[in-house]
Amino acid sequence: MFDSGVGGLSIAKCITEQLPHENIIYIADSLHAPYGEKSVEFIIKRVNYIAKQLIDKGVKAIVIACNTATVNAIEQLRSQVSIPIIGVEPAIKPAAKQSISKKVAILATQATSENQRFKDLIDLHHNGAEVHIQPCPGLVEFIEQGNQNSDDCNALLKQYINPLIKEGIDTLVLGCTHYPFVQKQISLIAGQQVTIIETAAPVTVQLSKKLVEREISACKTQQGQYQFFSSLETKQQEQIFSQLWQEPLTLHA
Ligand code: DGN
Repeated sequence: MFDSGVGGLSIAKCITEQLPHENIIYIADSLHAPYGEKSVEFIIKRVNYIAKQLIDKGVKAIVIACNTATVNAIEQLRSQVSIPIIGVEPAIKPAAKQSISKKVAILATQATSENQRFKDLIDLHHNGAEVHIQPCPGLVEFIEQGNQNSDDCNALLKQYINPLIKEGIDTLVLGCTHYPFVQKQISLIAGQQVTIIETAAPVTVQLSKKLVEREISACKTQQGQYQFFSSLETKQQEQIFSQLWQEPLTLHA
């Protein structure tokens, strides 16, 4: 699996809990994060490069643990490879379904917010709800640098979330895999009346389904092994990984 950076660890954690027998190779493209403000061509180039690295390591399926990379590059990747490719998309369908005020919001990166596939997804699943798309430039950077608990990060979150609360939203979708790492702060700002929806659980279910369908699930007697790689292999990067993973880990280049 891979992400532009550390965000996909929120998905990886859920996979280790639900599918503990599977081995995971995680690649963070932190040297090029954030993808949110990059061109579609650039994102496609990086996705193909990283997918090739994973395939060369012998993976049996790839999870694109990044909304931005999924909406911009999953189709073209699927057309090139035969192993299952599982993407992450903002959970607009369950959000629209459960919203009582019929007002929901999606926090996402700039690149996801502007993407046509993402807009089509909203058109398809809004279920009559008013959908507010809130791009959040700058937020991924705080998390990538391990500064998600800072006052500045909190101030940025308030700037993005307070207007949505004034609009009367009761459901908030985390449309970027980095954002679960600031979920506590988001909950405090949004208040208890707002339900927060993220995508780790549905992605894990989807992955499990694909592995079963293709009869490539890991043997239930083995304990999964995890390897972490980053295009930015520094001590600080390793510390941020360990902090978010909630246990010390070794980062490879
Ligand atoms: N974590 C990624 C996502 O889900 O969109 C990308 C964040 C980024 O690189 N801007």
